[in-house]
Amino acid sequence: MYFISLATLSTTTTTTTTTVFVATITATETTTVITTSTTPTTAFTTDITTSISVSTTLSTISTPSTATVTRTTTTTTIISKSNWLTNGDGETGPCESAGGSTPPTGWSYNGTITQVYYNNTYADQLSTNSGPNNRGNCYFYGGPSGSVTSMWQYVNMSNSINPVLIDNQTVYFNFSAWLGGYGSQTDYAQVSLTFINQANQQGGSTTTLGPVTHTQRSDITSLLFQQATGLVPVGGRSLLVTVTITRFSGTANDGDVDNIALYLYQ
Ligand SMILES: [Ca+2]
Ligand SMILES: [Ca+2]
Repeated sequence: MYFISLATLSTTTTTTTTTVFVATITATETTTVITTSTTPTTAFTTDITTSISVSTTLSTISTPSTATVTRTTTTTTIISKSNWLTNGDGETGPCESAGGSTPPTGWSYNGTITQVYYNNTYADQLSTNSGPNNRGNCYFYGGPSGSVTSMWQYVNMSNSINPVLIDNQTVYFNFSAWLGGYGSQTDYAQVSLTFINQANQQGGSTTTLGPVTHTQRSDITSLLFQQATGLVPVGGRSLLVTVTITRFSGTANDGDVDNIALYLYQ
């Protein structure tokens, strides 16, 4: 399954409003004619006084004029179409070929969880058992001991995906794995996906694949495909994938996993 996402988005519109002030200049000219006859014998004397007063009024017009400037910014993000997980298929690094415990490459881990070869008779799966066609040479196995063993890895999304695309709820995930176990034993494996926000807190709910029970496997040693899809939650900036394998039968921990994959797409 392939997901190709070429995202073009993120349009920003900026509106700038300018208020225009208008200066009103009022000029008033006043002419006063004064007529006097203080001396009857003298001819009329006419005094003319002219005054000009100028007043300036600064006022805001009732409806301000507006100027709108629109800027458009286009951001292009290419979301990787590859599996976002490191060594989800157990094909990177050494694999256990005997009865020991070889830790998974590229994962943090706890306990005896083991990256092991198919057809290793100390472990569970044969390359002829039901499972993925592209299973490669190795898979993950709970290990020779330990009631609960686990491995996990964190993936940062914000370095590769514009957070705006996530927060606009345009980014989806497709999460899958092949899970199973050994014969009629009830040991099983689960794989979970949790998104984490900028405050380093869980965002949204955890998605869990499995367990695949011995009943679902019809008590046959095999791996079954499990898948979930959903929306990357608002605020998601990184994610955590955890594999947990639990023993209920015998001494070996016989839950098995291969081809753990996480794809992100629009
Ligand atoms: Ca594999
Ligand atoms: Ca067991």
